[in-house]
Amino acid sequence: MKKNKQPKPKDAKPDAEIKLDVEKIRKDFPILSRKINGNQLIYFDNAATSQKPMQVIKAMDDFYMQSNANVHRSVHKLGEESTEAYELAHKKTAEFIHADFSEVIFTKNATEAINLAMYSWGMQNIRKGDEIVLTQMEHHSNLVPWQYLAKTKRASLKFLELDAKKGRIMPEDIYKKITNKTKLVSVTHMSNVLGTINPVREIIDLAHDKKALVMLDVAQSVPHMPVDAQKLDADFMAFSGHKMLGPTGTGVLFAKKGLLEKMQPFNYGGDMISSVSYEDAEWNELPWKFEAGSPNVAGAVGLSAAIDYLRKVGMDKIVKHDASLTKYALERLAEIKQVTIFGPKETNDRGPVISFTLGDIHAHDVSTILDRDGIEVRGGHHCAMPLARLLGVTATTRASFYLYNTKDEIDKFIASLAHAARIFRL
Ligand code: 7TS
Repeated sequence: MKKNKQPKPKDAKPDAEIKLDVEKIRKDFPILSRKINGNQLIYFDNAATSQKPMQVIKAMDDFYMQSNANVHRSVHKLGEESTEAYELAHKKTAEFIHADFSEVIFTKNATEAINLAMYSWGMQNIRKGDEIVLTQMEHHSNLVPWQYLAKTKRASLKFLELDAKKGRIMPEDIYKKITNKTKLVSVTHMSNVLGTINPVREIIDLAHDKKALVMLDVAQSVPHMPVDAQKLDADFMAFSGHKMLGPTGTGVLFAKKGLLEKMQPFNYGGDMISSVSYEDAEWNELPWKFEAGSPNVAGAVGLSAAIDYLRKVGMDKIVKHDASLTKYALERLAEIKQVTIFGPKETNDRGPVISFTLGDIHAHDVSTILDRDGIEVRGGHHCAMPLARLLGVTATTRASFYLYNTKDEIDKFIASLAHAARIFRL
C-alpha cells in the first residue's frame, strides 16, 4: 500500500539546503580523527571551548609564515599586511554581530571583556545605593566582577530567581527586580550549565524603560545562533572567540559607540593613544582606545577565519542541527532512569548544553568513565558554584554539542552512561 505523503509547501527547501553536511564538516576538524584510549574521540565539551577547523589553523599558520609583523606601527609590507588582516578581523566580527566597526573591541576572552566594561564603565557610573541585576545562573565571569564593583561602590546585587524545576528564571521576577534603582542588568543569553536561553528581549526593553543599561553575556549564544547587536539593542555584549571555532586567547566586547566615547580606557600604554607628552596623553579613536599594547594578531586572523567558516555553513543551519541533537539527547537520556537532567526538558529556547547527574555517582567519576570510552564531557560546577548549590548538587556532568557532533555519537554516549550505571550497580 502506498503511503499518503504530505505534500510539501511550494517554497519548502530541499533537505540539503536546510541540513548540515556533518560528514563534510567533520573532515575539516583534524582533532576529530584522534583516538582516546583506543576509541574514536567524541568531543562533547563544546561549552568550554570548541574544536578548530583546518581553515582556522591554516589561516594562523599562513599569517606566521607569510605576514607576521606588529600592527599599527611599521609602514613596511609585512606591517601593512598584518594591520590589514587585524582590521579585517574587526570588520568581520562587527558584521557577524551587526555592530559598527568602532563598537568591537578585541580582548583575550569573554571574562576580560566583562572586566573591561566593569572597570571602564562601572567604576565611573555605579554609585552607592545603585542596584545591579543579574540572574541566579551566571557564570562566575559575569558574577565576580560585579560583586567586586558592588563592594567597591557600596551598590547592591539583585538576582532574577530561577525556577529550578523548569530551569528558567521566573518571569514575574523580571518586573520585581528591575526597578528605578537598577543601573545595570547583566545576564547570560544562554546558560553554560542549563542551556536555557533567557528572555533577553523582555529584559532589555524593561531595563531601558527604567533607564538601566544591559550587558549580555553572549559567550554561549554567539557560537550557536544569530546574535544581532542592533536588533537586541543591548548596551554591552561579551563573548569568546574560542567557543566559536576561533583560537584560544580571543574574545570580544561589543559596546554602543556613545558609551565607548564616554568611557575611560581600561589599559593604558601603546597603541591606545593619539598623542602623548611627558605630562599627558590623548586617546586613540575607537576601537583602538580600548586595545592597549601589541594585540593577538594571529588570534584575530584565526577568529576571522572562524567567522568565515560559520557564515559559510550558515548560523540558521547550526541552530537546527544543535536543536535536533539536543532533542535526541534529551530523549535518550530520559531512557536511563538514574539520570536527572537540570535545565529545560523542552527544546524551545534552549541551547545544546545538557547538565545531569547519574544516580549518586560523582560527576568526576562519570566523566572519567566516559573518557575511557573516548567521550569528553565536563564534570564539576562549570564555573557557576552558586547555581550548583541552588540546584542542590556539588557537581553535574555536562554534555555540550556543536556542528560536528552526530546522533551516532550521542548513542555511544548513552551506551557508555548505561554501562557506568551498571558498574556502579545503580
Ligand atoms: N560566560 C559564559 C556564559 C561562559 O560559558 C563562559 C565560559 C564565560 C562567560 C567565560 O568565557 P572565557 O572565554 O572568558 O573563559 N564557560 C566555560 C564553561 O562552561 N566551561 O569552561 C568555560
